Amino acid sequence: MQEQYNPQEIEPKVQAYWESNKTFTVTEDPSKEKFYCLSMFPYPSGRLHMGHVRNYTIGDVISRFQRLQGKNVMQPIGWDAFGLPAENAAVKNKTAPAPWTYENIEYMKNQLKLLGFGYDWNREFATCRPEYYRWEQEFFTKLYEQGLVYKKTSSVNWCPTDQTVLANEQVENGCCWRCDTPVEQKEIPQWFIKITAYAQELLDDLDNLDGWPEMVKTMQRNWIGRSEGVELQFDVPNYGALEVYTTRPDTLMGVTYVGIAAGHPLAAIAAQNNPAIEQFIEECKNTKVAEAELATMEKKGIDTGLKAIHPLNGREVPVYIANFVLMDYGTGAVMAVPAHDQRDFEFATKYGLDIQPVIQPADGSALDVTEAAYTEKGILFNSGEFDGLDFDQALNAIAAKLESQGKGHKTVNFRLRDWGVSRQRYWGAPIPMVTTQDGEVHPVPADQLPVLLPEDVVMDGVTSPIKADKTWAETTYNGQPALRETDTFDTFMESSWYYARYCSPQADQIVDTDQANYWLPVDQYVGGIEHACMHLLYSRFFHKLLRDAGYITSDEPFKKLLCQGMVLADAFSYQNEKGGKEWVSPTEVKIERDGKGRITSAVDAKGRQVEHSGMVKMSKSKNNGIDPQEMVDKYGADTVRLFMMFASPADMTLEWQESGVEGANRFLKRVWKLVLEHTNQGEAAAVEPQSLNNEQKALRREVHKTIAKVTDDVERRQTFNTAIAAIMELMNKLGKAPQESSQDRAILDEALKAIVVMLSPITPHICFEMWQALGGADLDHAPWPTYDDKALVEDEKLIVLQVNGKVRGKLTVAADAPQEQVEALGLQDENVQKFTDGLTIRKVIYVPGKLLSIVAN
Ligand code: ANZ
Repeated sequence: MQEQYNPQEIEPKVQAYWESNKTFTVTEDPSKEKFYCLSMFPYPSGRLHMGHVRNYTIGDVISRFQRLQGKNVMQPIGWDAFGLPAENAAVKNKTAPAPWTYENIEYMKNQLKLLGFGYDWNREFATCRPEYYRWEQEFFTKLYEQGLVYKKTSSVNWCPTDQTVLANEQVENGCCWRCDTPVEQKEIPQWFIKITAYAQELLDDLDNLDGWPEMVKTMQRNWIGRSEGVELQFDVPNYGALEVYTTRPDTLMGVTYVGIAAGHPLAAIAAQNNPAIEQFIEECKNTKVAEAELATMEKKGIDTGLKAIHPLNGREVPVYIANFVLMDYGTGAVMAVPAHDQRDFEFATKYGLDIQPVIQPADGSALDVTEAAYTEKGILFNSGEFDGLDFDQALNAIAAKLESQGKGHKTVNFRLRDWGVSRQRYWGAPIPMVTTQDGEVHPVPADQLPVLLPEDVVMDGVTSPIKADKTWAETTYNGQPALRETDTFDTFMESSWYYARYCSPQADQIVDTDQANYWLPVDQYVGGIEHACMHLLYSRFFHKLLRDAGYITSDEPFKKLLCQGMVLADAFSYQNEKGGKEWVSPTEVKIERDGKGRITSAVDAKGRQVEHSGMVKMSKSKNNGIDPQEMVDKYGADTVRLFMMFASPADMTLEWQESGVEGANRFLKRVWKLVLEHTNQGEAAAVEPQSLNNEQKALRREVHKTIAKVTDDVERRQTFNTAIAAIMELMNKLGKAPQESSQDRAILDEALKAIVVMLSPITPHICFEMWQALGGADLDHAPWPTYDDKALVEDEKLIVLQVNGKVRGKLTVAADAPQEQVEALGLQDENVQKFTDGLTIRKVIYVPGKLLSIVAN
């Protein structure tokens, strides 16, 4: 060992060792328990950011820990390489998306290696390579043949700037999530995959995912949005049956109008001779709302002049086109009950429509629908034969009545829509479909796959090169001229099955069944909470598709899920001449703090006073990103990894503080120094438990207690920060322990070996070096330390003595001393006697092994 801890020298050396020993290369080994640990793969944006580093450090720590448990651990990595940013960067830098992407991959790959992540690089792939996406294309054609894929003209969110369709979730406050342009509506033919066919199973199987955070499961349940209700018909004279869907059939007698979506066929009929209606429909088209906004948006509508006949009481109610009714949910029409639905209430108030209450509070309190709807479930009134029924009774009675008259039936609805996978962008996998001249659509035959995306293109920033080049689409199908689909897949397609491809990255089918069944499901998945819905739901869907196609046997892809918290940093700004905020990097700000750690002054490099906005998510917009590369260069990868794991629990936000990084670095230097001093003394003897004195026994107990705690913290609780804290505490004790006898050294030797193994998942390079110095071999596969139950047994206990609630002394007794003996010894204690002198002992309470409390007066 060198005198000084020098990460710049150790880290490359250890990384080279791993590479030449193929430490992290694995194959299937049925004799060993497998562990598949996966962190969400990165988009090759250019450089790693701290969010990546945190994600990958957590995954690497878990992988290394599991390897030390003797498991056959696979930890792969690759690149989620298709997507919009590459196109935008290509336009900006006058290059093409492919070379930009490949360059970024090279750079980031090197960064990952410098951080010491133990990946099986043999399994690496980039999703933009035809070796990858051809299997996705082939699978898509199979799904098409099974009827799970269809083409439909539908209204989509259209961003006029990016020239692309946006998913609902990519629309934020009516604007594009990337460029903030107001989103328009456009009707175009799109490809869809029938995820709704799996809605019920996707919902039910959430119950089996014990290893997932509750929050993520709740988000998915809401996203799937199963509701039970009734579909029923209102007759519209001269039109026919108008179907509505309701989850509140109990309110049926309170219907005062019917609302239809602007896209409903009945709306088009009403518009035929009515320009006002036609104009209103047109208006609605361009202001599509996300579902979340339905409640808060301004309610607007127009009377169609048509009447609908109530199915039970025969009354006529008006039919309105209403902007809050969605075309693609339920039947696109609602029975409006303003007394009991807030949207209907606001609409009725605005247009002077009747409000007819039919539900009373179940607790007998007064009903008031003058200001707002009463939306709770309650007891029916004003409802004829159904008066007095509660919600469940009314649901059954009304559904039965409607059913007997052929006017309705119970049904289940899902909020989840089929997955629209068409994108009008270039940098994605071409959708493998062709259209022949007769207008027929066909999947590209397997022997003609992949449909290659040309990489050598010129981007104009608006039109996809494969759309601009008309010849690209020209092909033949069964000898007839045909045109290729020029849309590409949503990039969520690639990320939905990459975890499965890692099991057999070279297979000449989508996955090799045996290999996939050995490794799957993923035992631990680590990634950001932002993927709680789409990515994690699509992957679960894809897994079931792969299962039903006979490739794999498991039902779910990810057994355990850990969502890491965000990385935050201080944000500082000043006002520029125009009154706008300019953000200054925290690395350029000098701060002073008061005794409580509050910032009292912050000055930037130019001497300007800057304002502190607290700790916020690291982002370009706040200029508060810290480049991991700089930190690794300055402190070494181990320090950065240690800080990341120590500063907060993995699932909570992490506050980046360079003082904390320095602290982590100092700790590593302390461990280094202790190992150095210890090993310089030569070899240590083995611990002889019988010959230890009390102090030695107590110290050894701390060592074994720490092993027990760290093991539990890392494995079961996944609280890596508390595990590190326990090791730090033990280090302090070891630093103060005497080093005189050979058994003193033996205990230290045992402790240091345990510490080095336990720290090695977190700080693998320094531990590699220290392990060698301690005489160990192959740290990456060393056994995890086990604790000795016997060492945990305490022979003696320290009992606190209290008189009338005040601590008056301490007493050492045998750990198994009976209560009477402790009481007797306690009462004889000199100090206790002093404070009870002349008083009567009223009560003695003994908390075994801890406290003797004496009440006297
Ligand atoms: C009458 C009623 C009375 C309703 C009442 C609610 C409360 P969930 O629970 O999300 O499934 N609805 C039905 N189709 C709709 C559409 N296409 N666009 C907008 N709203 C629609 O929502 C079901 C409820 O949302 C349905 O129950 C319907 O309003 C409305 F006191 O029917 B309800």
